Amino acid sequence: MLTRFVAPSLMLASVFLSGCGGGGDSAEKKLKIGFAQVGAESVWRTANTDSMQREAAKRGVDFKFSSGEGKQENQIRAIRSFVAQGVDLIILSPIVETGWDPVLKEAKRAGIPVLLMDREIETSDESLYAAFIGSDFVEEGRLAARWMVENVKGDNVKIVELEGTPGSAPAIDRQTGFREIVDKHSNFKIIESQSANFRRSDGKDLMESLLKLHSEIDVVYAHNDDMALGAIQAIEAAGLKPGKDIVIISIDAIKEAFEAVVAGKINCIVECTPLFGPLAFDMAEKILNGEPYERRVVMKDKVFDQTNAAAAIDSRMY
Ligand code: GZL
Repeated sequence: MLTRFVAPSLMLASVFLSGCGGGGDSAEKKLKIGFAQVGAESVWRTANTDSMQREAAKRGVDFKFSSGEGKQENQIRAIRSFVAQGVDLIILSPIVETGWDPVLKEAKRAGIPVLLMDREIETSDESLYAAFIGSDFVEEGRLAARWMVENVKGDNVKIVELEGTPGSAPAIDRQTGFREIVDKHSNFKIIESQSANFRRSDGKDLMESLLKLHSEIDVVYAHNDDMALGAIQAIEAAGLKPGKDIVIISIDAIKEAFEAVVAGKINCIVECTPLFGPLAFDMAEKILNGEPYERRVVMKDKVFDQTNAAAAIDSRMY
């Protein structure tokens, strides 16, 4: 769906994201963009931040970066600060889905468009943001489960689920998509589902406790690679072989997870690209220049396992 959103204050001055430096036309104004990032909880997040910062530098954008350090109140404070600074546009990766309407209303009143990147929000007013760019987390959960039901045999397969941040779009949706498929196969049973906050250390700690609680675990489904890699540490410490004694399925497809697949320690990874930089700034330019743009841009995710990971690993960019 093409949408036109022009912040009134920018109707007159055209803004350009490329070639702002040096002998540019005096009408070209250095673009000021605020980015409220979730934090630095995972390798994926770091790669996402890096992609955004590199692209901002390449385009000569006055880029105001704020890490939420895993707290919504920090992101809300950052958005208020961007409004006070009079930025041209705000990019937000919302840590959780709810609680955004009041601060986004303040940005709207200031005529500052908001671009949601990576994660979506629940809102009663869709006009509070101009566009969304990210992956389909429900489909990622389905892809993980489809791989499992096709490749894991047994009449009573016991699954433990390591969930991401409670209330976050990826944790909610990856669980929804996974269960949609599992519920159609009575020989697969989710025996535990707890959060490890997308963090490697939390994934290790949670897996340690689950191994003590359950004498039989056949599959670990982790909402991201960092938690899967932490769980692998716990599984090996318990004298078991990850990828063989316990099947490991996770999402993100960071390089380290590819290496674990090639080493036979992870069985399946579902890609979720963090490399939004170029696309996000292209969308920002269209939004600010009143050009037509897609209001919802969803990335295509691929599945990797021990049949195709080795051939792909050298081309991976994060
Ligand atoms: C997904 C992103 C998730 C990643 C995690 O787009 O929001 O947050 O899967 C990251 O690695 O912490």
